[in-house]
Amino acid sequence: MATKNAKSFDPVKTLETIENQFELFQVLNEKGEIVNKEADPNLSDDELVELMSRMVYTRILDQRSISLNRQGRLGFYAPTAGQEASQLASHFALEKEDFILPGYRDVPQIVWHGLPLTKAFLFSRGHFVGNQIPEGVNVFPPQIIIGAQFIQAAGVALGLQKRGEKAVAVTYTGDGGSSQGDFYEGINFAGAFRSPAIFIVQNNQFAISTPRELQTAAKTIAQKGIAAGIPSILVDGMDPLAVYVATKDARERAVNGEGPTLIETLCYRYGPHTMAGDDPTRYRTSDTDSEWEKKDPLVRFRAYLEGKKLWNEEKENEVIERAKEEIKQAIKEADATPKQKVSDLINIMYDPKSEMPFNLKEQLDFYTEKESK
Ligand SMILES: Cc1ncc(C[n+]2csc(CCOP(=O)(O)OP(=O)(O)O)c2C)c(N)n1
Ligand SMILES: [Mg+2]
Repeated sequence: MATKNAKSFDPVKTLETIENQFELFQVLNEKGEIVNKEADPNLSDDELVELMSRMVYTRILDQRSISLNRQGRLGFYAPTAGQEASQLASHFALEKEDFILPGYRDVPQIVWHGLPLTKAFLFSRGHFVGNQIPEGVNVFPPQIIIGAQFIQAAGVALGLQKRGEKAVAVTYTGDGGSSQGDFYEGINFAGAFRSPAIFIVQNNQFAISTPRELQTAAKTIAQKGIAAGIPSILVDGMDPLAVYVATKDARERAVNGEGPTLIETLCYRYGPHTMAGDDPTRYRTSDTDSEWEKKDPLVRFRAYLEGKKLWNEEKENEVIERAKEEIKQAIKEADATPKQKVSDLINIMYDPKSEMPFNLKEQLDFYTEKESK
């Protein structure tokens, strides 16, 4: 340090002190052993089995979605394998009345929150019916604009707060998303109002092909919450129990009027960024892939549950078969949904009672006529 009064003025040390505070929070290690007994959420046997079932189901949903996409039967799809603990264990800590504001990779959470699978497939196909959310299902359509959902979540959280509801707004983005202006605005706004929001950053190491190290100079993404004055935590995102506890704790504080939390879940996506031509072998090595596969959330949770005699191959196969059957039904229903028409797009944008601009009316008449042939 060049200055003389180094002891009383050391911004470098301040930064280092803050950054070094962020240790990885883990409850279940890679072998499926509890390493942090104090933090064990002590879920009931039924809850443990339910969480495992959801993760297995979602892994199958991912595999089937990839294959349906390759057959040309789905449109936009962002693979989820590797992120099951980050996605489903955080969701497991929520209640039905909570609102979820997902990014494009967060389809599993909104499906488990009540969005029919058929609608998730229609969303993938770009069909507007996929974004028509049933009454009572508190989810937003997946956001494609990186980070935008952080501002929307701050708004939803403020709304819940003003209505005095005991519910939270939970939103998800990625490591890349934490570089967006919307990310900072969202966490700052919720911090300033002490609104009941939970901001989850799934740090899967890459924003398409851009590695985490080039994304930000910050040592952790969790520390970004400190600047907004909100409690923040760095969690092992491959550990379902750690993710669950961190989210449960954040939810409790939020509904008790203690404001928002930022959770960084350290994880990995095994597949490509999306199915639109991304080739991960161009920016990742197979060594890194296999290093992360050893941390797999399903592998460690399976070992943990088998140790408790709560899980076996038969149970797993039951879930796999159920998933395959339900996916088959849902895609059938999606196929049976009438194709969207240009006239639909115009009609759903306008309240039928309001006056439509003449040029749109002209187009509506043109397409209605054309589509009737
Ligand atoms: C505002 C905006 N800029 C750029 C893009 C293009 N884009 C789509 S995904 C992506 C990377 C996002 O990475 P990350 O936030 O880490 O999420 P991940 O895909 O890894 O889950 C980018 C840059 C976009 N959709 N929106
Ligand atoms: Mg990422």
